[in-house]
Amino acid sequence: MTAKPILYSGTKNASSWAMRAWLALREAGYAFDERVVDIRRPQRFTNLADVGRFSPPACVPVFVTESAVIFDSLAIMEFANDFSGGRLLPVDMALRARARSLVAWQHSGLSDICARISFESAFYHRKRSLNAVEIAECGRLFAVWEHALHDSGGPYLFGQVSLADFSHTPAAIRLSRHAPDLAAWPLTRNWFETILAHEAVQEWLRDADALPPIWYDDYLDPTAPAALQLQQTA
Ligand SMILES: N[C@@H](CCC(=O)N[C@@H](CS)C(=O)NCC(=O)O)C(=O)O
Repeated sequence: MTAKPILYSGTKNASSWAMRAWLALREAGYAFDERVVDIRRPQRFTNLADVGRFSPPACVPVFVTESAVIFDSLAIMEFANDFSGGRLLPVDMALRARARSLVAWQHSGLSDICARISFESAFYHRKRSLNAVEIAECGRLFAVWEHALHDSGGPYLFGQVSLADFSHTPAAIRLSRHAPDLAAWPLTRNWFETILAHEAVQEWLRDADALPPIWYDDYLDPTAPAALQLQQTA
């Protein structure tokens, strides 16, 4: 009997990188076992050192199949796309390049909004308000998503669900859960609803929401203007 591939994933309310790989594998229909590596401090250092015994970057996600150790979320997502017969990227070459641009942009940093509004903070029971800088940065991202959705006709960024959606799902979670004003971005609002209702995303969120929150003191950074006003979230 051949061993089932293993995805070494991360703590569900902390590991946005693992989430992207996990979503792509699930969408591709690739059967795998999951090992959640606890990446909370202080145990993260020992746990990631253990991952380093078989994966050079010593971080998660890592996908271990019988024939390959695939590290880095982007490589795992591309592998999932290959496994699906290319179903996770648009068929049209130019659209595929556009989708890959969004994936690459996310992978190379996307925006400082991700450092300001951590993935962990999406799971806090009480959220602070977005400040002016963050609202402006949200607008920059929303404009990109709105444009893709306008061109594709939705409901996903490139029509059918693709790696572009999955790579931006953690951003959709952190931002939508901080209740930005979406009045000027109706397609983005619809996309948030669609991607957050995706079965695999729901499954991940159910687990993440059930975990004790990972609190960072700088979330309520007093030097960030307008950051102090707490708002109750649903
Ligand atoms: N470029 C990597 C980034 C992965 C990454 O940073 N993973 C975090 C957990 S979400 C991690 O394991 N970090 C290890 C560390 O901070 O030492 C990827 O896309 O897989």
